[in-house]
Amino acid sequence: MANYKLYYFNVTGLAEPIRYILHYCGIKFDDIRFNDFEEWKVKYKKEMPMEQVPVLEIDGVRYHQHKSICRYIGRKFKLCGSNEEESLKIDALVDDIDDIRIDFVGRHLLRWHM
Ligand SMILES: N[C@@H](CCC(=O)N[C@@H](CS)C(=O)NCC(=O)O)C(=O)O
Repeated sequence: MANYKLYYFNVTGLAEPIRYILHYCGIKFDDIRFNDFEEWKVKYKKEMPMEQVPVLEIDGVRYHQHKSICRYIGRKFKLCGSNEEESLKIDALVDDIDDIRIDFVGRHLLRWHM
């Protein structure tokens, strides 16, 4: 089995759907969580594609964009429907959830921090 490492901060955020899918598929992975934002900026940020996380490393190759990672694992482990129409519905659901997340962050989280 390939060697998987998931890099993210020590929060749920954009990495949580990846963690769920990896667990659901029974894939063992190193769940590498950054606790210190200053350390992230100085030590790790420059090493990540687009200088952001989540990043999934598979056998030493790093991949970014959380929805692309989810879809990749979904395709690989046959969670993406049994025909194009089912795949379309599943893809749309993923984007619905992301729309809700973006709306929630905009309406609530950002307001709490102002
Ligand atoms: N479009 C990317 C966005 C990734 C992103 O915004 N990552 C944030 C954390 S949620 C990040 O790495 N922030 C730290 C930084 O930019 O230095 C995805 O969906 O994975």
